[in-house]
Amino acid sequence: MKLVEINFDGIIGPTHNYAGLSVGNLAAAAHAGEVSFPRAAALQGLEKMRANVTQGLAQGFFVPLPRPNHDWLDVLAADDTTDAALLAGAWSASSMWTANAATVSPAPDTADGRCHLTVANLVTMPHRAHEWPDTLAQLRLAFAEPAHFVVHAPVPPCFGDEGAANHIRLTSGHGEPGLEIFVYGKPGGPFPARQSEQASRIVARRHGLDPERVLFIEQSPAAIAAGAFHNDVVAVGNERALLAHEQAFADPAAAYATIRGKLPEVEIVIVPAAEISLAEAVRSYLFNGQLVTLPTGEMALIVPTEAWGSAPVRLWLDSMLAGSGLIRQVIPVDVRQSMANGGGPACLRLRVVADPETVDDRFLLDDEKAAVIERVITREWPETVNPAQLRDAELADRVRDARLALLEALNLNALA
Ligand code: SUG
Repeated sequence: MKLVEINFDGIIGPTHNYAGLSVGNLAAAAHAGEVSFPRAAALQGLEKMRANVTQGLAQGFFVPLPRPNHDWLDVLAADDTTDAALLAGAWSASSMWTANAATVSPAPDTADGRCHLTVANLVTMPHRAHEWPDTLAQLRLAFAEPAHFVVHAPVPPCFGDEGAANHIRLTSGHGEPGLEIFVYGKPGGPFPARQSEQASRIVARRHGLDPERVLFIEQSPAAIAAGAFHNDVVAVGNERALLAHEQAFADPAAAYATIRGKLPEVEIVIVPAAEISLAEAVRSYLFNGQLVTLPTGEMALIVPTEAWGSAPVRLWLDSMLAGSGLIRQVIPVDVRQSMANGGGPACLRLRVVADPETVDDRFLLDDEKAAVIERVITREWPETVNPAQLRDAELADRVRDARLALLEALNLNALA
């Protein structure tokens, strides 16, 4: 069995919009009320996936969830008097950020030798709290083979869980046992701490992780206050590389010492605040790059064009590349539509280390499927959505049909 890292990107849905629903997500707040471009957004996401396939990386995808979510509107007893933000939440395309779909512990890390996934409850933000039932259905379809996968229901809603965005797996090689690092936040700052420590501990126990190879690390309150609503906005890991902002963790010295003690071969690259401030890290999303190992064995960091275009970030990247560290390439990608809602390249993907043969083939991307997806997006996705339209019955019909056309084209009617 050949275990590889498969990146499952969320196809950006036809209701992609800027309703400004995420408190503490500075990009989303800054673009609140603007007109969005769902078709362009989805094509940008697709190009990112295609580029990864061209690099020789294993690439999967998840389809958008049904939006507007009528079940959710029913639960809310929504009517004409209902708060506009609650209504808009039923339309959110936020499931595109699949780093928040689940936490994944690959087979080499777990007691029963299967890959465990726990769907994230996303309870902190109302517009995301209704994602999990449909995400769970999709995960159970994609990872249906019980000999290889266990897909768990969410942790109880009293503990906020935002999935892989607050989880870093370090290892000498994807198919080897890993050190799983769960990063949680403590409440009390100006913005919500979305990942609770207890949620992380529940996930680790459920997944049957070896306590010797698990760490629970507190995210720095300063990072959350600066807009790092998920830890993947200030740190990213891949195999034995960890790239983190100096102010990512509450007690960085202790965190790095413990990580080094457990994984001596780790290479930790710390970006000093004097070179890239927390504010610039959050603005540019440097750390939300996708850090990947190319088939050549070299590591590449796939960064948003916003990071590439930032003077201090570029200076730092150039000096990193001139050195002899593990990251040998930087690849800029244009995911501006997603970025304007606070979702960078790493937010758009869920990493699953598995043998692709054990995954439902319908969720794996190749050139042919990419062409099919592109055709449906181009034909069916609205060109623009104005947040004021998020009550419009005609738009509701149109986006429902757009999604159904995609499911039909991908033979995924089971998710209709
Ligand atoms: O949960 N934005 C998402 C962005 C998620 C990014 N994911 C990771 N960092 N892994 C969020 O804040 C904005 C939607 C709106 O405001 O309409 C939004 O939900």
